[in-house]
Amino acid sequence: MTISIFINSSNLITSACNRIQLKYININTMKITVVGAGAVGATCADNIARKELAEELVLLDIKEGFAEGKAMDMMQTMALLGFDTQIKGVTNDYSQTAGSQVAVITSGLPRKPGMTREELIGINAGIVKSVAENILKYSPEAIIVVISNPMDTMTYLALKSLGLPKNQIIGMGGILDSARFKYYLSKALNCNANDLQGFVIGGHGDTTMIPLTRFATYQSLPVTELLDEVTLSKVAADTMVGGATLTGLLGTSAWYAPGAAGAALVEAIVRDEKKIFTCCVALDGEYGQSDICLGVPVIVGKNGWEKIVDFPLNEAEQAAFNKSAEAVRNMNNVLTEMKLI
Ligand code: LAC
Repeated sequence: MTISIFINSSNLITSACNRIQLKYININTMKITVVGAGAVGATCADNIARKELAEELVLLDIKEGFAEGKAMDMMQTMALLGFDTQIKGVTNDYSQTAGSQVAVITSGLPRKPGMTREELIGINAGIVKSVAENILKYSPEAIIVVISNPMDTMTYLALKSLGLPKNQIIGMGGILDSARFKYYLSKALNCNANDLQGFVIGGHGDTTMIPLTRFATYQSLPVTELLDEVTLSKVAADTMVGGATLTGLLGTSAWYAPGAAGAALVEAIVRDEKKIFTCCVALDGEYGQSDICLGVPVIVGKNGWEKIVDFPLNEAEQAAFNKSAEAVRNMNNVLTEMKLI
């Protein structure tokens, strides 16, 4: 009995030490920057701090004092929430971001009700290009996470203008869209969203995303066996306009799920999780597409996206993917017209 208690407590101590060490390694080596202290950027930063993914987190915004205020507000939650990450707000001073291992770009205007993400390109493309270049100047090794819209085209812009290895440029959209897909599936199945698997590929646009209902499961049960076709089509349709629905309700685009999705991606990178996520990455023949950034399943770890999981789509899915690529490619052409790439 005594021995058994001794072994158990020693196991407990070992496991506690492992946890402490994991935290120790992360908070003492990581510096992360989030550009844009608006609702999405601040929520992303808040999640990163709560998860203690960095020793130092820099929140940068162009608006005088805004990031400083958001950072101070978050730092005042430290004694309530118990995290150790130091959050520093700065006004447009990129030298403060120097040496960041991960940089998240959320800058630019959000959608207004009735607007598509694509309509933001004219204003956001110039902003994202200049932000990305400033990040690179001070953090040449950084992995760049793109959240700004239109996200697929902004990811392509970062890829083309920064000259970084393609694995270091990751658009977040599919993680958010997949989370929304699981939300709507959980409503239809009246189940816990944590018990669902499912992913959304293609573009991060109301008409370009492709919820792959064929592969979604509830635990390991195919949802196609549990829900009728009409319900499944409605889940897919609701997922596709998930962002627009929230924009209509909120008067601006959503922030809790986009911020949490960004932080989940950062976590997979800094903890080298090798998790599978749908992210917007550069395709080089995978899924039949090249010279484009589009949402596909990838393995994410310390090197950014490390591998594309390239599996065969059926005819209808591949046709939808090609259509999505065509729409995103048309949007990417605007970057050339704007002389940004
Ligand atoms: C959304 C925005 C952030 O989908 O793209 O909510």
